[in-house]
Amino acid sequence: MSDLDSLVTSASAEFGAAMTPADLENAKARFLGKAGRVTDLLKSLGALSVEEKKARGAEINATKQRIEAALHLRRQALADAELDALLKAEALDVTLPGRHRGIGGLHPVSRAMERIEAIFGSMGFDIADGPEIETDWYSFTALNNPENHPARSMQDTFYVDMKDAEGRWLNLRPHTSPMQVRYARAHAAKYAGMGAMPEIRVIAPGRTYRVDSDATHSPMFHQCEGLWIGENVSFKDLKSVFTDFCRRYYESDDLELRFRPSFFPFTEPSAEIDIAFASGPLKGQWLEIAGAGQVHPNVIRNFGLDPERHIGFAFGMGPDRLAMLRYGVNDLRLFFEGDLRFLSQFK
Ligand code: 2U9
Repeated sequence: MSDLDSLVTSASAEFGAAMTPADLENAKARFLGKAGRVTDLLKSLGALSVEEKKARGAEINATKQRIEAALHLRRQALADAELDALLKAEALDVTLPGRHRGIGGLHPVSRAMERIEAIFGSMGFDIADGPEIETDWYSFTALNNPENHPARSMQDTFYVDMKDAEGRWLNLRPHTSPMQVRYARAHAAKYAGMGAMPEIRVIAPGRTYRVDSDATHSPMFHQCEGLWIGENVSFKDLKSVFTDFCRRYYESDDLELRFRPSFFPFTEPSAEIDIAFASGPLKGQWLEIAGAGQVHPNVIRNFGLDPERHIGFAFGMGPDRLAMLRYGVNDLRLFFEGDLRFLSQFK
């Protein structure tokens, strides 16, 4: 093979080894550039006679054209490969079925809230609503919380940079009790001076806010509290109402409740309520699900009622926790991160 043939062979090999247009340009420069090997050959013509120069020059030009043809082929091959890759990446198979929008579903906590409202609704409980940004009086004072109670601290309660009529900072309600105070005060005012007042039977479901965040606490969570006030509503009514609620909510009569003595400023006596399933994965484990008690006389007074005449019970539970138990969810934060991989399980 002549030196010119081997030059074409090595040029073709280096062009073939170039995997990008930039590599190919570098390889081209090594052969056809100012300092390229073909250019060096043309420079060597100067030392030849006129006859030799004519023949050798024609051979070198033919070689240069063969190298340029190889360069053009490789350029085209790289361009084709790039287009193929682009077409493959952007391939649209129009025969595929359309991306359907899919069907949504209720959030598991919304389902829990609706179940709770339906069950207590069937027992004659009304459903209260009210502001999530509350005054100090409705969130704490009306509920017999002393001025220095730790629940009022900024370690526990979120405050808003606005003051109420008494010059106290507004807060994000730490429980749904304020809605019950508002409901009871409006009810008592409506029937004031009319002799017998219809019983107050209300639940207050909604969002609540506390300074807390871990696997079982979230800064925004949900509560549902209940209140039954009349002239003869006692702790035994609480036990029967709440036992009936739990058995219907968990769709099991094989479920026991226990009431453990406790303390809350707004109820006396107070109790924590635990449930235990007689079968299933949680069999025999006592699970705390609510708190309750007879409403404190001071709170009855803050309704505008006489505690010597009106008495009753209140309870509070966390629908988030009920939903965690019902669906076997072990991290509360999963409910509020908006991850459709988690939420779509509840469609
Ligand atoms: C009024 C008077 C009394 C509501 C009550 C509890 C006990 C209680 C917790 C359960 C889980 C809050 O969400 S939770 O962390 N609640 O333990 N709540 S008695 O008592 C009231 C409410 C309103 C006017």
